[in-house]
Amino acid sequence: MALTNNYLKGVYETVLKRNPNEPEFQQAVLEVLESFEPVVEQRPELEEKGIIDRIVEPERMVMFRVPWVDDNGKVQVNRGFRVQYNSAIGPYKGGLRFHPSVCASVIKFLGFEQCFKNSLTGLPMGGGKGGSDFDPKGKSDAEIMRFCQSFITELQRHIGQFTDVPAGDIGVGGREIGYMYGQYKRLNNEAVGVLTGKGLSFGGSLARTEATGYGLCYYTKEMLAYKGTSFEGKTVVISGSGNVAIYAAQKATELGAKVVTMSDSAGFIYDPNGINLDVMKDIKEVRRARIKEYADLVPGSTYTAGARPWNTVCDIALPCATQNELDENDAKALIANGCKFVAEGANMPSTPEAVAQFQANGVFFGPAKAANAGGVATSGLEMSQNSLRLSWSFEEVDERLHDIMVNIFKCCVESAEKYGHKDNLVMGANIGGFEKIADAMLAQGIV
Ligand code: NDP
Ligand code: 2IT
Repeated sequence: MALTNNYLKGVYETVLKRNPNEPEFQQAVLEVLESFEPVVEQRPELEEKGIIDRIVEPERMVMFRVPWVDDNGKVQVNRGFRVQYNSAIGPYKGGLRFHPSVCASVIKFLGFEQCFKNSLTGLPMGGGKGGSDFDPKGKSDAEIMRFCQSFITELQRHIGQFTDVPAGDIGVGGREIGYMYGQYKRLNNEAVGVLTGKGLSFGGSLARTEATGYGLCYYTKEMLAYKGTSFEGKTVVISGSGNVAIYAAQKATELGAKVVTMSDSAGFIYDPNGINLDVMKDIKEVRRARIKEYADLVPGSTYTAGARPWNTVCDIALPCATQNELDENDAKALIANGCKFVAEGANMPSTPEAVAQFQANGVFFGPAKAANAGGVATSGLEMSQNSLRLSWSFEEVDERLHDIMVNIFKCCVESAEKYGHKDNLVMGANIGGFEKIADAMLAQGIV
């Protein structure tokens, strides 16, 4: 699909000119602008008030030096980022990613998508994202701590419980949030909910660890129900073996499906008997080892180096690793292997060509902004509990998460239908997330 509306075309040309050499960011913006075509045609005030011109431009972005000393006494320097994208509906909110591929383009694409995702949750959270090109792989625990302390020593001046509330993403989990929270508290002399994904003993929420993966399955459950079916007896292919992938595998299994693959950046494992999650968690969460070990430990499973899991017979695919991990050929392979449902746990894992393949071939496709919103939604619930100075039970948080995912699915279906694109969940998610932000921006004047 190409842009036809002149206003949107002009906005996109400016984005290309202002953000050259940023392919991920350009990709994320184009997909969203394509969805807005019917909306700007029906709502002329969006152009009159420059809403789209403003929504594509981050309110603020900081980039900073992160110096630290490794275990050999050598000085290392990384680059840190935080984009504070849009605060129309609440404080900036979004994760921190530590991965060597992190750059301005990646942080901006993630921050841009986060605005719409956060809006879809129904909670008052604006969009932000940050991170560093630091590579946590092979680093000692002491090195991770020193890096986190240095990173937050700079970032702390830009964030706050009512300003900007970071959380985890790739390479940032409970351990890293703990080190950053400790240093933030030391510098500010304040124990406040400035980060989410905290440990349970210092303000973390039950079910935040599970939330993105569980939420992804709750959303997928709604997609399946909408088409008159369920997880029961289905074969599921998952990529990744991090936080999102593990808890997606756990919930899909609980709901009666068989998960037959998981992966890391080096290769994937196939287990025809269904992934043994105790073994997987021990490898990934406890020992922080490579997924290859799974095949040595579980009889009947195999490891394929240097490949992704998409060429596997399945009913449902849940990409949960990283952006652009599923391309047009992968989509064709999934379709040929019988896949009928795809829901994105990672952010922007499917290329635009892959999404086009799914939509043209009757695969019901659930986009990341909607399908993986359970993580940030539960971060929002962690913020609520911190403000209340209360901790809800696992069941209470999980039930709220479930309700939020059901509502997001409904919002996607209704928003797509309202603008004449029935069952297009990409349009539904983009429009549904957008309209609330646009209304807030209209009410707040030109700021
Ligand atoms: P983790 O760091 O826990 O796990 C990341 C997983 O993805 C690992 O298995 C990793 O393999 C794999 N991976 C990372 N980069 C690549 C790459 N370039 N190529 C192939 N595999 C890769 O991160 P999360 O599980 O938290 O995040 C996964 C995805 O979900 C990301 O897109 C993230 O933005 C998104 N997400 C996360 C949320 C959260 O709450 N954590 C919420 C919503 C979305 P390896 O170990 O080999 O690098
Ligand atoms: O992409 C995402 O939504 C996240 N990494 C979670 C962000 C958050 O603030 O919990």
